[in-house]
Amino acid sequence: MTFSRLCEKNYILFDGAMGTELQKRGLKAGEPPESLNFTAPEKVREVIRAYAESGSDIVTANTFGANRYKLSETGKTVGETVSRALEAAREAVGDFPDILIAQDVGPAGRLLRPAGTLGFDEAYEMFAEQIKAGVNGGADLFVLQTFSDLLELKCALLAVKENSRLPAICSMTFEANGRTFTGCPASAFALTASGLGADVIGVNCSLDPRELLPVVREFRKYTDLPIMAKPNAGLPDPVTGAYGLSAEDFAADMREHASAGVKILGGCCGTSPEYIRLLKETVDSVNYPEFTERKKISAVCSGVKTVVIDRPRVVGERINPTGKRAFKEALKNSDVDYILGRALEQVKAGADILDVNVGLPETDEKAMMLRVIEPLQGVCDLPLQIDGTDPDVIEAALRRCGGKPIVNSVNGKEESLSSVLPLVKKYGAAVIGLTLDEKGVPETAEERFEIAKYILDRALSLGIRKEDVFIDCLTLTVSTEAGAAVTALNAVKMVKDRLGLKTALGVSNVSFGLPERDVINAAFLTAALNGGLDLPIINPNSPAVMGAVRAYNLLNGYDKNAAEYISAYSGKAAETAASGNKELTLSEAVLNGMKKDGALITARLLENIPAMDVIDGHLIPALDKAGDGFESGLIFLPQLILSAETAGACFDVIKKKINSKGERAAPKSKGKIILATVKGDIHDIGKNIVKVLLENYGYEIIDLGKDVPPETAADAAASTGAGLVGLSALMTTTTPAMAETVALIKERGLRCAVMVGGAVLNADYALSSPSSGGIGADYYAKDAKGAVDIAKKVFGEKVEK
Ligand code: B1M
Repeated sequence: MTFSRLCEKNYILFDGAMGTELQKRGLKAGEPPESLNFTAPEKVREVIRAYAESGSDIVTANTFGANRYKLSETGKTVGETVSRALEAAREAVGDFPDILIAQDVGPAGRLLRPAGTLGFDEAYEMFAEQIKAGVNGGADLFVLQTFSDLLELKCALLAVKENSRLPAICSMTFEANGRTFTGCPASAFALTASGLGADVIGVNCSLDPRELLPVVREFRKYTDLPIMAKPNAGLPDPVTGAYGLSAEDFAADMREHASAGVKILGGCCGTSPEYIRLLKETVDSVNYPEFTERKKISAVCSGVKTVVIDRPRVVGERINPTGKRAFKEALKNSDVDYILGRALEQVKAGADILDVNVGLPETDEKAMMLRVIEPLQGVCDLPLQIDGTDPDVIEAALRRCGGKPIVNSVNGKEESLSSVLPLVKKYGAAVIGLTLDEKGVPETAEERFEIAKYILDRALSLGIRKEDVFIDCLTLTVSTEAGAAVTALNAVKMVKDRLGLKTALGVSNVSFGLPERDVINAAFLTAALNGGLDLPIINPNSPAVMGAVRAYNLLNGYDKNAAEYISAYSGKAAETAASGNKELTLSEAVLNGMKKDGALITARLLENIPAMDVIDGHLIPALDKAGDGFESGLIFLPQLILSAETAGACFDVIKKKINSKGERAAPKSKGKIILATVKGDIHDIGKNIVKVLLENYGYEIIDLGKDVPPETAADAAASTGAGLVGLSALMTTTTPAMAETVALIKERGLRCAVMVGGAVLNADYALSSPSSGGIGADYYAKDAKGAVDIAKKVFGEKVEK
């Protein structure tokens, strides 16, 4: 049986959970499931065999975490683990010749840069090692599942495509808000994975069948690929560990997936062979809908945002050194923060997509592109347009774009067509075709149209979809060529009307060499939009030019209730627009994850403001804003991490200042204090601030770090004889650990006071006894200065008012 033959069936039955089934058979908490391939292969075989007997068409080998990082503690190599797992699977289904064996490939277990520390190339090598092991071990296909980060998924899928010819099912894990925990929406996943050549896209884990149905429906709008759904059996009971949905309920709820045309059905955590048996019974009675091709749309995306080109979308042109001295300097000095600043300006001004051009003759364009592309995706959520002519540079950028970008550009010259279009196809990008060829830029609209048509034909012949080809009919300068604007406008109209393609146009060239360029640009832009321009490539910081786009959208019914227009020009937004050129604030630097800028601004602030005021008046409010954005779903974990790292960089500057100046002299230790963030909690910025201030006031600090178990804190208090133990907690879920730590210290009768702090506490809660639902601490400090006052009290010093 081959996968494509299997796809001829109405539906394909996958298996259910492996992890929870192995736990039932004795897998210990914390033990890597893959170790059972060696220590208890009969248990692995038993699970797989049970799925085969339940009717699964595809079973999964026990390889989810078989990567070099996760296996390090097992002492086994990737090659031997994958090979043993596939062998076990083959033995288990030996007498079911039509069952296919999928190699399960899970995420690396470490976050990719910029949110984490894992580099793209390193991650690629890791996945490639797994894939090669699967090919050698005889896997029939790969299932890349439980991914949250679209860039990581892309990396894994590239590893499959570049190291095997086997089919790949790609599946991500969504939360109730319809996004993965790194913020990836269903649309971005569907667009990106389809473009990269996935054979199936799907959703697994986290939620139950009903909760995942909207995600599956959303996929359908963006892809014609077969879809897989492997939901959880509800949520586990925190006490018994039992999952909420019975096999009957699970199967009944999966009926809706089948009715929606989901091709591959299975289960994830909490499901068992019985679930799969009942699922088969249920789905067998469903009348599978006929496959109907969806309406084609043009759309691009970043890892967290999809932009559908169903109305004019502004492409910001400002990340480009042409004619900009400061930008050229920034490129020469590898000043990435300068470039990020230009990106943020355009985001603020209303761009929908950002063009990225970092080519300068005397610099290494590829190295610079690689330096910029990662942090750029960390600070801004817009899809990118990779602007360059060197295929090497374009490919380097395409690999690292966590979404579906646009390539700007290909043109009608053979050299360009044959080098750029294959990259567009391979990486599933969209492309802008410039209407010029070996003979240059044609003078007439008809000739430009002919080149557009040729570019389209060449793209289609490689399998690039028509809706991913955008044509730029080229704006020449009216000051040197009187008819330049009219020719471009006519060509735009012809391409739009006759080829039905989306169009792009670099607008500002039209006014080159003339005064008051924005007057001309805005008028030309309005005419082009009326003629069918979809992607104006413009300077979004220009009020006149952006005004033309906004007015066009309003007048043509794209801006419902004039909401966008009003929000751009009334009150707060008008202020924002006017402050476009103002200097970056510390809050903006923290919110946008700009470490270098954050550190510089902090240093500047420290020249005029005391350190504690920079912390209380700037740094904490900025982090509060980040926290609010995170809570309300406006930013996602990777951005929160970047904000925290930036705050850390700012704090390092403050720390240096405090230590060098010394707000108080610190001749010798005034007392020993233990500090810790409690178990389960990794928030330590606040605790570190408390530490620096206490040290500065002359106390000796024993810092136990973060995620500190109660026993460790109590042991340290006992062994060091510290007079004060300071505990920090930031989450409602970790205050019980704080109460436990206090209780343990009291229980052991240690002669030390306990002080607690952290934004989740208040004095009442912190000081009231555990029997009345409190923490039972001796002292509560609202902030770092409060902690110093408490230390003074505890160690018998006078407290200043
Ligand atoms: Co997270 N986080 N975070 N986070 N994070 C919060 C706390 C949250 C309120 C955000 C939100 O949703 N609004 C929320 C908790 C919700 C709740 O339970 N009520 C939250 C969440 C949910 C999470 C995760 C679960 C997210 C996820 O993974 N889905 C995850 C948790 C991981 C874990 O701990 N197991 C997580 C992760 C992270 C980052 C790693 C990205 C990062 C932390 C990096 C780090 O600390 N190294 C982070 C950050 C930065 C925040 C926010 C935005 C900022 C916290 C901070 O540093 N504030 C935060 C939202 C917010 O607080 N507005 C949020 C600045 C700091 C100086 O203030 O710590 O209060 P604070 O310290 C003050 C005082 O409270 C006092 O003095 C300090 C100086 O004045 N103080 C003490 C503190 N400790 C003291 C001890 C003392 C005395 C005084 O004596 C010993």
